[in-house]
Amino acid sequence: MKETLLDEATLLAEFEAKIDAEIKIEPRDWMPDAYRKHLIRQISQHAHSEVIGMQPEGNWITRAPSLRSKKILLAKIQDEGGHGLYLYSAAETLGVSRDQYIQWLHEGKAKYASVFNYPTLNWADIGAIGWLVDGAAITNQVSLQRTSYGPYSRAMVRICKEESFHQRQGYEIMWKMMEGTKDQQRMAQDAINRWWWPALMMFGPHDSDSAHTGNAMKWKIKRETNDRLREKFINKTVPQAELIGLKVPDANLKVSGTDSFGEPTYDHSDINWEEFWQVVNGNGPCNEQRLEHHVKAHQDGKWVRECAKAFQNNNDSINR
Ligand code: BYC
Repeated sequence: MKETLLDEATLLAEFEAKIDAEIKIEPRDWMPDAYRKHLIRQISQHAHSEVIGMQPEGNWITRAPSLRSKKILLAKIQDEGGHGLYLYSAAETLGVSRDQYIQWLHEGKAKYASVFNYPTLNWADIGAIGWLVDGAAITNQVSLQRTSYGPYSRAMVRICKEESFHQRQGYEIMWKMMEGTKDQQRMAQDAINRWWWPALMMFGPHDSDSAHTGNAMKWKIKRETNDRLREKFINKTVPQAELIGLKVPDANLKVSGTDSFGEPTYDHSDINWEEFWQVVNGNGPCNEQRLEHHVKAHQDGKWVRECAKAFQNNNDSINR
């Protein structure tokens, strides 16, 4: 009722006052159209990333080197599916159905993190994904816990708890390989060589080239910019690599100073942006394969969704 009585300028002022006061925006609250659209895009793309991200790791479930590592990998991949569900649910509160989100993904209208368009060639890649890809994701998601939209923020709190276990799982794999044979050490180094740059790309374009960062920061959807988060990740991860004897594949990497905690900060090379945009725009090594697999899995699961709906309709009519 309130919405129809107040004019747009008053509603906007109320919305902005809430943002300034760090009060979360909830699904039934009035919000500017552009804020809603921004969230629809970002949260759904985040959800797609979680679900598509299950594919590169799923490739290694049947070839995990021990029962322990198989169980851990299975649990991790299942967690990623759960993260997708929290995020689709958060995105649905914005008034768009999950079917619509999936359709946009299948039509190529929605994106997902570029990093999942690279192949997992051997077991060390599973270590590199957990350590670097989940490590990059947590850096971003810890910050997103303070995002201004309530359902997105609450999903992030839960997701971060699980992601920190994922990051340790990956680091443990790398650490064990570095304590192993020369061949295992070579595999671990080869994996960081291939995953370092795609992990840095996860943070998106430089702030100066990022179309959405301005509004995202103004509305507190993002709490830190792409470049700031990328620097945090580099500062945190380089010492972890050095501790276990891995070399970060960047000839220009060197300590530039220290942060406010006395920890080192680094100068480094720039990302190959040509490669980044090629992968984002559908031309990476596995883009086609990832999407085809998702479309097929969605079609194969049609009967399950129909049964679930029929069961629910049946229950509803019994309870009526
Ligand atoms: N990949 O203006 P910008 C996980 C697009 S999964 C692809 O900076 P924004 C895991 C961007 O969408 C968790 N596209 O955009 C799962 C935009 O295109 P549109 C992954 C990218 O939104 C399984 C355009 O470039 N985390 O943890 O302000 C196993 C301009 O960019 C990328 C998330 O999804 C990219 N890397 O900032 C293991 C985090 N970068 O939409 C692990 C949530 C940019 O105009 N998302 N683009 O067509 C975000 O925080 C932000 O959306 C981004 C981009 C930082 C990614």
